[in-house]
Parts: sequence; C-alpha cells; structure tokens
Amino acid sequence: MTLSLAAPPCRAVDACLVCGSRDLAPLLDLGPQALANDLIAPDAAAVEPRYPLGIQLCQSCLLVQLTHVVAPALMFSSYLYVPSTSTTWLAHCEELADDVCARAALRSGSLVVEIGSNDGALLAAFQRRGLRVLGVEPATNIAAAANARGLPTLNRFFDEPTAELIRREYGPAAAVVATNVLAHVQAPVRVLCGVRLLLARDGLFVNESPSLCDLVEHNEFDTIYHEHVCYFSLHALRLLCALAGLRIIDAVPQAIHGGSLRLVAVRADHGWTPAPAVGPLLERERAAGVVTAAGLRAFAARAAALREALRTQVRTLRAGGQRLAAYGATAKGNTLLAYCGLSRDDVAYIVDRNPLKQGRLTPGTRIPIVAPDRLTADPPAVLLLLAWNLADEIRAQLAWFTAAGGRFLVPVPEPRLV
Ligand code: DWN
Ligand code: ZN
Repeated sequence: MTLSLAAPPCRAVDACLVCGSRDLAPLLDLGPQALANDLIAPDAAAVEPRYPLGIQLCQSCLLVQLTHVVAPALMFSSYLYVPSTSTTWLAHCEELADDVCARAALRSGSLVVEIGSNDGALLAAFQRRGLRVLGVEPATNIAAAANARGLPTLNRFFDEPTAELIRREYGPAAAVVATNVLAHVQAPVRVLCGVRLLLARDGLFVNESPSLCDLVEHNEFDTIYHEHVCYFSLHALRLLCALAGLRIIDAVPQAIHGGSLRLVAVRADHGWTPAPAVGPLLERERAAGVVTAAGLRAFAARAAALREALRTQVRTLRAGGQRLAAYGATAKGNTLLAYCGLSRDDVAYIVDRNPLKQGRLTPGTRIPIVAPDRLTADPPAVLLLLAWNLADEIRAQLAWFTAAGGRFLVPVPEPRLV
C-alpha cells in the first residue's frame, strides 16, 4: 500500500474496499470536514481543504467503511499524534506485551514486528522483555523519533513487499502486533496478507482496533473521521482474516479508546483451537444492530440527537454566563466540533499536553490549542472533554479544577455535566 502524493486527494467509495460489492447502504453523513489531525499553523493563509465525511455498510461482507477516502500520504507522512502522552496507554502497552509474550510463548531474542508503531511505546515494552523488535511507521518525523530512542523502525507503509523485505532481512516474526492501524488502511486484506507472509509457522498476529459494537452502543460517532477508513465488527474481521489466510483463535474486548477488540489470529495452516469467546461476541454484535443497515441507521439517528442535545447544552451554559474551554485536541474532537457546529465563540481554547499540537489551531474550526498552564491562568467554568476516552486519567490530574467549582461537559454517550 505504498501511495504517493500523486494519488487523487479524495475519491468516492462506490465499491466495497474488501469484497468489491456495490451493495453499499449509506448510514451517516457528517458533512464536509477538514482532516482531523491536520492542525493548522497560526499564520497559515490557505484555507484547509474539506472532504465529504460519511459511513456506509457493505451489505455483502458487512464491513462499515467511509463513503469517501483521502490519500494516505496526505494524512500519515508526517503526524502530530503520539499515544504515549497518556499513562493509560503506557499501562495498556505493558499489559498487551505480557499477554502477547504469554500467548506466543516468546523467548529472549524472538522477533516482534509492530505495524504502525508510532513513537514506539509498545515496541519499548517488548524490548524491555528481551525481545528483538522492529517497527514499521509511515510518518517520517515519528519514525525518526523512535529510531533515536533505540527502537528500530522502518519508515514506510506496511504492505506485502515490506513483509517480504522484513522476512528476508530479519527472519520470520514470532509475533506481529498492530494497534489502531488496520482501521486506517484502504486495503486491509492486503495488510493482512503481508502479516500472513511475515509470520513464522507458529507465529501469532495480535490486532487491536476500535470496536464497531462499542462505537454504536456508546454513540461514539466522533471517532468517525477520514483517518478511520474501516469500522470493524468481528463479523467483518472474520471474513477479512479468512481472505488473507489467517484464522481468528481469540477475541477479547478492551476498554481502551472507548472500546476496542483484541483479536488473536494464526496462519490458517496451523492447527490452533479457537477460544469459545468468539460466539458470544458475534451475538452481542447482532443485538447491538451493527450488522444491518436498519440497526446502524438507528445509531445515526442517536448521533443526530446528541448533536442537538450538545448544542442546546452549550447555548444554555453560555446564556448563563458560563465560559467554555475544551480538554484534548483529539482527532475525534474535531469531528465533534464540526458536526455539532461549535466554534471559537463557544470554546475559547483547547488544552493539550502534546507540545507538537500546542500553538496550532484546530482544522476547520480554528480554535487555539494551548498548554495546560493556560487552565490555571485563565480557567473556564466548564471544560468540554474531547478526550472522553481518557476521562479517568484527565479528571484525576484536574482534581483542583473541580475542587475550585469547575465542571466537565462529557459529550458521549450523551452530553452530561459532571
Ligand atoms: O486511531 C487513532 C487514535 C487511536 O488516536 C488516531 N487516528 C488518532 C488518535 O485519536 P485521538 O486524537 O482521538 O486520540 P486520543 O488518544 O484520545 O488523544 C488524546 C489527546 O489528549 C492527545 O492529544 C493527548 C491529550 N492528552 C492531554 O493533553 N492530557 C491526554 C492526556 C491523557 C492528558 O492528560
Ligand atoms: Zn464488502
């Protein structure tokens, strides 16, 4: 999947990205939106481009996918998001590394390859356990930072040629891991074929992706943005894995990122026995309505109702003289702000502790992103929590803010003041 800037910036998806079917049912239209992580320099003159944002269901293979896809090079060649600003994420990496080591019976020196390794937080956890690690990361700035930390990282997109190169130069992988990456690709089966190529005969593939079931059950419509091309149910993942010669042997729900699914898969030619967890998860998906257009359109209606409720809540607070700011210059926050029509008049600033984001403006809405010390210098009455997935960690840090009478406005699953 090596793509260049010469690719068209945006194209409509009129045939399913996995099975090619044209039986695509539109579900939710979030309107034209700027790229969620394309944070703007304060002196930028040009207007940031907006691309149609919406999701549809392939009624043939059940994959929920974007209605329009943007060229990956526009979004991932340079990247400002690093997950390791969160201690929740760092703790998750430790647990995940332990789980993979135990499941794959990894020994000192076994090769672990991570796809979309970002700044190497998970690679570092494997390295601390005595494993040989290799990351693959398309963002040049982020890959350089990981290499500088002693975490070997190839600066490229992961595809079958990359898998062949790694196998040739480093040997087969005892484990391939991917967190929050499969949803970002336009040809997920090709990536999984690369995984199949790279795995040792008894190797393990461990993938974590946000779960469509959690998205629908908790009204997390804001996690829809151009970076997220696919929204996976276990139903769809089973087919994807089968098409790539992989077999799912376990699936374990995770709380991270608003609810994810940890999928464990092996080469289909290996005789592992599937764990019984898979059946109940498929049943939960059917009950949540994520495998039919009708069920998913009911979710779309709940997203529209949330928009109205949040706008009313913000209007009421402002009318009462309450000033708002926001916490977390998240990608999903930009979908939320744009879809709900919230502007700089509604949200004075957004706090984020990632220095790469500070000093920039949110795309589309142009709200200033500032360092956390602004909160003490210029506290608002209410903080809209755009990083609601990290609520516990953030609220613990900001105990002083609530002690002083400040309140959080948590937008999902429905807006509430806490
Ligand atoms: O898939 C993706 C997910 C996993 O991560 C990406 N496409 C982009 C990104 O999405 P996001 O921006 O919605 O992710 P987070 O992890 O919810 O972002 C949290 C933001 O909040 C970061 O910018 C860091 C910031 N933060 C902070 O300022 N203070 C976080 C914590 C915990 C804090 O204490
Ligand atoms: Zn399909």
